[in-house]
Amino acid sequence: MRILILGGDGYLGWPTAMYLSKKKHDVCVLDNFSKRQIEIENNIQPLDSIYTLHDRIEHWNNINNKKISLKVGDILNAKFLYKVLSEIKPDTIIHYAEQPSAPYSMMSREKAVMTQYNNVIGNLNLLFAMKSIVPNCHLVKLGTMGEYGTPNIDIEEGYLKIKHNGREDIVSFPKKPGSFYHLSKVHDSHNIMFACKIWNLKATDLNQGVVYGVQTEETSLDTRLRTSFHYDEIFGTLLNRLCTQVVCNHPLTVYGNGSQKRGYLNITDTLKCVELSCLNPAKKGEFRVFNQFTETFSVLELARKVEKVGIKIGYKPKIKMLKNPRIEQEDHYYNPKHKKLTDMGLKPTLLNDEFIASMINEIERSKSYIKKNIIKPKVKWNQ
Ligand code: USQ
Repeated sequence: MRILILGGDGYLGWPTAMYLSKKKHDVCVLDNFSKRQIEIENNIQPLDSIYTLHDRIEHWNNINNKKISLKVGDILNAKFLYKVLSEIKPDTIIHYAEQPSAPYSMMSREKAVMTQYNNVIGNLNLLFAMKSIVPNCHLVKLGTMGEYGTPNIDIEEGYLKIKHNGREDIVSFPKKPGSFYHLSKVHDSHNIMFACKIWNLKATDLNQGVVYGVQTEETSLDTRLRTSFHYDEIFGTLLNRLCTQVVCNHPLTVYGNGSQKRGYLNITDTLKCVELSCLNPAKKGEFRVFNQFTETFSVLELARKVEKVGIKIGYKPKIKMLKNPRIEQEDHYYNPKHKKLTDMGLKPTLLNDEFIASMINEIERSKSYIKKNIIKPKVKWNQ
């Protein structure tokens, strides 16, 4: 299969590229390096300094028969995007090329506008380019569980059957997103759904939960192949942050009372879910939605697990409840369905103490690079 990965330099994009290349697909990655730019502007770095995408690809290609190719450019540049699709003629496009941070989108008007412009217009350019050049290509788009928010009803996978005033219909599941970033993904979903309807495109929206993990099989082959693991307040996701906090003796940062629940998944399961979606494409005109996570936890549950494991391996972690910098429900009902990917064959990698210990050990190797001053949350939702 010819696969084009948009956002191939990122935490998930790069491991996906190697994983699918190893499975003998023809992989081309595209990136504009905007995340590296945001890192520089905000004085944050991933835990390990990450080799350039050019170097990572060169190293991967030296040790593998199947070569990954690279296109450098921005999908906001429609001319560039059309040219890439004409050259590559992909069977599948995996779209990760979006600004991925909720806190970043809440920093200021400029950052909210950047996030929505970058994400929504980039995605819209892609839909128009697919319609013109590769109308049979399958779009696998990374959405987020945060599109749904935390409604007081069960969350279905994408759609809801409703009865209203004696009539019935199936509608897109109501959205209650919690940041301008999550809203950008809602807008994307609506645009893709509409494009599938009017142009007969085929698409899968992967409403992914919070991802954790330092390594995949391929990133651990060589330091030159590592992916960008973040623990700062902008790009670091919860479990990745908590494990890093243990290692540098920083209090475990629980926002509010810690009862807020989310769906979580191991980074290796992200790769498997994306692969399953590629191998079993949506039909022409179909806009398919999968809830991509394997288990739910509250923030406090995760912090307690990390605290317990940290103590077991000789650290002295302490949970600290911070005034919640976000505006989000803390005590809420949460029951999202997540059956479609397991029905397709996903065998979930569930979180256990051994895995948390392995993350802590992995982070320990880079302990001297941890910058404690980028951990504390400074971005407030109501600033
Ligand atoms: N939280 C803490 N302490 C921290 C960091 C976070 O209590 O130090 C809390 C947050 O308030 C939130 C939960 O942990 O309730 C998850 O926060 P997060 O920063 O790990 O995740 P989030 O901002 O929702 O965003 C991340 C990714 C995003 C993806 C999303 C999936 O950055 O790209 O879309 O997870 S989901 O959360 O399901 O929408």
